[in-house]
Amino acid sequence: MARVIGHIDLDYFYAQVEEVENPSIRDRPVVVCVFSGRTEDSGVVSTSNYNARAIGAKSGMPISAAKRILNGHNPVIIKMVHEKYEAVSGRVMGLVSERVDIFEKTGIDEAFFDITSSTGGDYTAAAKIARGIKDAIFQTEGLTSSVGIGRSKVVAKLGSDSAKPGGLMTILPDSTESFLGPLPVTKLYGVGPKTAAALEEIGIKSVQELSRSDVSLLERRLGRKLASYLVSAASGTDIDPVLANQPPTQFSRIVTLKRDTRNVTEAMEQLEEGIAAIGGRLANSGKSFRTVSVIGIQTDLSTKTKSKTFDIPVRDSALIKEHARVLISQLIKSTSKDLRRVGVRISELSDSTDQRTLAEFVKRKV
Ligand code: DGT
Ligand code: CA
Ligand code: CA
Repeated sequence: MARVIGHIDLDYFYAQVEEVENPSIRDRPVVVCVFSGRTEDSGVVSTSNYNARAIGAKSGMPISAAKRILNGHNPVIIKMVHEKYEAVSGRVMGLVSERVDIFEKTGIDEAFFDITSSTGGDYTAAAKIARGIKDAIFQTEGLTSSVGIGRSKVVAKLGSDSAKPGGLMTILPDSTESFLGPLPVTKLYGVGPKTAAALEEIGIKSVQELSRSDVSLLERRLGRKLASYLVSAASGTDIDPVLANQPPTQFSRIVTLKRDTRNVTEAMEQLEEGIAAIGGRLANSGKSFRTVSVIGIQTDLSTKTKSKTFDIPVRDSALIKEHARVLISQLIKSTSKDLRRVGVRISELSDSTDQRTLAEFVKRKV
């Protein structure tokens, strides 16, 4: 039986989240930016909506260049707020994972899934599941996504790519070769500019040319491992399985301080967003934690850590901030150097269904 593998990728993710939050900007070019803070416009475009892309403002472009291109088009320039997209991502991934057999998140807005067992290899049933996933995401979060279904990860990913934006592409096992054949090799996962150049040297540009190429020649040029992967990818017979994600064993955040400091309040202010994000991930996960740590990277780049471990697993996120403050103060007292970066981590996560907060625990002990 052919495997049934899916790949889902949200459309212009950060910018779409901003549109959902503020629908009045939908018809304008929207650019989400990472401001580096050095000068007013220094930084890069993280992503843009399709209106902005049509005019030429794209991921990775300097903010100043994007502003120049969009000048006169009434653009919306937005500062990236990573925590916001993480929170949406977590909920979307939940909607997908509960509808599939095996779920593997591979990025903030994308995941592979395996539905071979629940569909019994039936691609019509698979398309129905994919449609259900897309509808659930749209109804719950207002976000459009693109999905590809095929017999391997490579095929599924190329499918979601071709379906973009907003579509669903099902590549039947029998149509795999005709789907893949005309694509340029650069579309294949794992084919970067270097590999593409090496392939072009031996006259291979399309996936079809790759799938029909002389394997021993490929091996001599690219090594045995890459050659065998490429040949299998090109024929849609790569066997890479969808691997369920391992649950995280810790949640952490680290920030570079605006200036080197030994001031606890200053460090805590800049950690605030990160601590809130850790609290959000903790709440989403339903887990408890036992240890809070702070990490300080000093001006000479040496690292110092301070930790607090509770007697029992706790789930009250207010404890993270409270203890981080105490630990940072201890950390600063233990060194004469300034801090350049600070981080917070909670670890020893457990699935404890214990609803008690530490306060309740303490109360009971008294
Ligand atoms: P798409 O999938 O083509 O409709 O558009 P996106 O924006 O969803 O692109 P994708 O899936 O490659 O990336 C997902 C998110 O990751 C995107 O919304 C913002 C972020 N991202 C992508 N490329 C860059 C980049 O070059 N720099 C930064 N800072 N963030 C990026
Ligand atoms: Ca995307
Ligand atoms: Ca993506």
